[in-house]
Amino acid sequence: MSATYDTDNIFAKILRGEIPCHRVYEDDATIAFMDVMPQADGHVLVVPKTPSRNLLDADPATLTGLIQVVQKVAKAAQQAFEADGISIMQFNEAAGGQSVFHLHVHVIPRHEGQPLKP
Ligand code: DGP
Repeated sequence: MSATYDTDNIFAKILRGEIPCHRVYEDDATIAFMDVMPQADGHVLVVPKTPSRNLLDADPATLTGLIQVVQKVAKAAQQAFEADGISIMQFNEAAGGQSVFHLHVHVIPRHEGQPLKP
C-alpha cells in the first residue's frame, strides 16, 4: 500500500480552483461540495484542505476538524432533504473502495426504503 500524496488528484485541483465544483460549505480548513456521481439526492463530499491521501496518513487535527464539519453538513442535509437518516461513508485505498486519493467523507441523505444508486 502506498501512502504517497498525488498533487494532481481531482480534489487537489478543485481545492486549487482549477476544476469547478458546487460548493455548499467552506471554512479555513475544510470544503464541502456536491458529488458529481451522487448515490442519492444531496450527496455531499467533505474534504479537508490539508493534503492527506486518506484516513491512514491524516494528522489528528485534520481529522478533528473534518468530523465536526461532517456533523454540520449532515445536519444541514438532513433538514434540506427531509432525510430519514444520513449515511456517512469513507474509503481508504483502491482495495477499500477509494477512487480519489485525497481524504474525503461522503455525507448521503437517506430515505426509508430507498437504496443507494450504484
Ligand atoms: P471515493 O474515492 O470512492 O470515496 O469517491 C470519490 C467520489 O468523488 C465519487 O463519489 C465521485 C466523486 N467525484 C469524482 N470526480 C469528481 C469531480 O470532479 N467533482 C466532484 N464534485 N466529485 C467527483
